[in-house]
Amino acid sequence: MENTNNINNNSNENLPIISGELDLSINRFNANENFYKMAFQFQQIMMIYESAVKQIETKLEILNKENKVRRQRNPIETVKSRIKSPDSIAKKLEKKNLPVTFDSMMTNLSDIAGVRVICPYISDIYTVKEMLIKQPDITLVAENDYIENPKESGYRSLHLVVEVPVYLSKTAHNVRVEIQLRTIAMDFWASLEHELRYKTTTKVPDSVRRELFRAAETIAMTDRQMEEIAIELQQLD
Ligand code: 0O2
Repeated sequence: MENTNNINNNSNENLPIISGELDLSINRFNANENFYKMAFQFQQIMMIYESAVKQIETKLEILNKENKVRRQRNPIETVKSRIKSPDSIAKKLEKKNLPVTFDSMMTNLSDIAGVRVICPYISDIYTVKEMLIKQPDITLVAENDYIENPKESGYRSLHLVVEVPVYLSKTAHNVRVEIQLRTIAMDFWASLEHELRYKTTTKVPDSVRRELFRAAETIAMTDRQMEEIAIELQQLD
């Protein structure tokens, strides 16, 4: 990960990482391996990632409810989650010249489990982050602040990679989940830009890139204005 601040304050040291307890050395291109065994292993791994996503979603839901009761306002507008598709996982590993194996995907990819948190205001993003990472079973592994340091495209969001423990009947695993936090306005831009540009193979002309960048700047300004208005109104109460 570029520009990543690696943070290593692992509070769950006694749990093996997800790959620790599973036999995952089978290569997807090895035709001699039993298809069903591989399918079962993949299902098992994905179940663990899905459980990790569920844990994060529940934590966010509880925090939102508590804040609503306490402050009469939700710091979270929407939560969207996804598990990366097998095809996307394989493509990403191939793009990075990494082996396309179960072991490799679990070691090298931090975004197999992804949660996107959409907040009304920029300050809510950092409030949600603090509330989440101070929980003792959450370990912050990496952080990329693309709000403080927007990407060249104009993309803004706060990216966190956290580890969360998943307890099964016989084993427990620390599972990495990528959490993207952004405002409604940032999400509006990123969703449309993603469709228009991010996943296309054709080269986007520089003039279009510049227009997209300008749109991102306008949106960032609007975000700041809305936050200032909200603060002004709060002070009237
Ligand atoms: P999807 O379908 O959204 O998951 P890597 O994660 O290894 O590719 P890096 O640099 O560590 O590389 O990741 P980065 O850039 O911190 O985060 C990647 C994800 O951020 C992307 O996921 C997008 O969701 C989002 N993102 C990053 N840059 C942009 C951008 O310019 N525009 C938009 N719309 N989204 C961006 P994926 O894997 O591309 O796909």
